[in-house]
Amino acid sequence: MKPAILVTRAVFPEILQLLAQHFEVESNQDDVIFSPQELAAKLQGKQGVFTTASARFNSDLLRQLPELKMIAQMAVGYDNIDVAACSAHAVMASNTPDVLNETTADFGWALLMATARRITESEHWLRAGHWHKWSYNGFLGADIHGSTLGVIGMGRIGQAIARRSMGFNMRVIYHNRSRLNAEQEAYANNASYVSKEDLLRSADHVVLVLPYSTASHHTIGAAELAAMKPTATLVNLARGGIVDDAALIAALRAKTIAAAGLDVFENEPKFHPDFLGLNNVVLTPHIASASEATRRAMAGCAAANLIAALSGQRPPNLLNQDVWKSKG
Ligand code: 8YV
Repeated sequence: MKPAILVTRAVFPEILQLLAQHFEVESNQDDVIFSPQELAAKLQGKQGVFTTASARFNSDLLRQLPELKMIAQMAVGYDNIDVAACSAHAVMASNTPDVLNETTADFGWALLMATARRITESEHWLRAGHWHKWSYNGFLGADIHGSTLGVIGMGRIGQAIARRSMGFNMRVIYHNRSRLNAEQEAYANNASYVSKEDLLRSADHVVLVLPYSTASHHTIGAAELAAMKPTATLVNLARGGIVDDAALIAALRAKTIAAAGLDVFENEPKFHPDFLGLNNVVLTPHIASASEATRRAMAGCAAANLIAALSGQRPPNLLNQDVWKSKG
């Protein structure tokens, strides 16, 4: 008999077809977001789950699921999965690294440029019928070329963002849990490792690409915003919760910094309503990885991890190697 799996959210039909070759699949093409109770009920008797970041996997849930062996997540970030709890329950977990690096880096630049050069703000103004004459000081923004880019979280996506800055003749500074090696720094446009304080003080544009954890909660709060240049832009591509959104709203209102570009929010898809009243913020609905090719690649990667795990092979992107070792 084929192992049984749940697909927690709607996904590309060809991925469901692929999964159906290997598993008894319960899918959710209506795209209902399950409550923790519904998720526990749906996962009874399932050996695997194909999920996105919208479902939370913690010990409360896992202790109700003795048959579950594998959680395959279609995302690189996995702060919704308690990996230690998975190991404690002998459940494997995987994510989808690398396949989204370049697409997410492209989007980081789109958001940075739209923010610094006030693209969405000026478009809204034009659409509202306000454009009657050109003016010397209409929508003045900050230059990208020749400026200093500060990247907080210099992993694979951060490096891809930094590399793109070569074409804009920028200086790159970064802060990370650990310093990159010389080859990685050279790849990332000769990025210089600095303290968070130095980065905030010196960067013209700050891009956040670090993973969310209790340690990175509110990496950017009121004090950090106050340390930034009044002309600076802040871009968050990582996760809500890395920025204190209430402090950011206060800073954008007071013009402590010039502008922010946000693809992620605390408590998304709900977000602080005061963002809507601000002109100096560009808001997008968590779409940094959303190119056609990349979302298909992410789904394919998650499916490959699930198929490997439930056929006795090591999943290529296994997050908790300890579970694998204890099997062998
Ligand atoms: C996902 C993301 O699309 O990969 C990540 O960590 O943030 C996005 O690429 C999103 O999390 C849905 O799972």
